[in-house]
Amino acid sequence: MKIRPLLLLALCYSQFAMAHVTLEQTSAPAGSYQKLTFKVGHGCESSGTHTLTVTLPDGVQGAKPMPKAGWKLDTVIVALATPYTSHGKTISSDVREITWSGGLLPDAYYDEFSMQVKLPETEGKLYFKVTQLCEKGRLDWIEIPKDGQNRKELKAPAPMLNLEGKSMPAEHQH
Ligand SMILES: [Cu+2]
Repeated sequence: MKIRPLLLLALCYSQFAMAHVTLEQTSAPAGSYQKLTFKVGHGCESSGTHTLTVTLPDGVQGAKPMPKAGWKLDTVIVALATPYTSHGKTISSDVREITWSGGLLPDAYYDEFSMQVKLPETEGKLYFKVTQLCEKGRLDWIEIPKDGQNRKELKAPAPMLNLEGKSMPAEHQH
């Protein structure tokens, strides 16, 4: 039974490491339509979350947030340097930021925030910077690992998605 405090400590540590704000999906085909779900595992210290902002990396197209009961939605739309074509129309501005606000997620509870996006065509790692505002304090999940650095070593890593090689044409999967 002497092993117990140690075990408890290890358990707490791993729970903390896994909490954060993370993406449910770890990888997806480049250029595909995907549902992305951001998981909020805890508040700021013990304070509840009332706002979550996700910044979409360049190349993510046509983002549509999923409404949540009790939360207000706002999007920031910016002009694109390189317009693209979707459904036969030229798209010259697109959603770059999505904010859910006005709700309250107590630190003791867990919730998820989802959106549909079309992913960039290029393979590689995609980072989504997230800001979490709480009744007291804020957390910025914006750290991106430098070359050779392990993401797990970061205090506040940005949620990451691995874009893999395309398996089939992505047109109209949505
Ligand atoms: Cu955490």
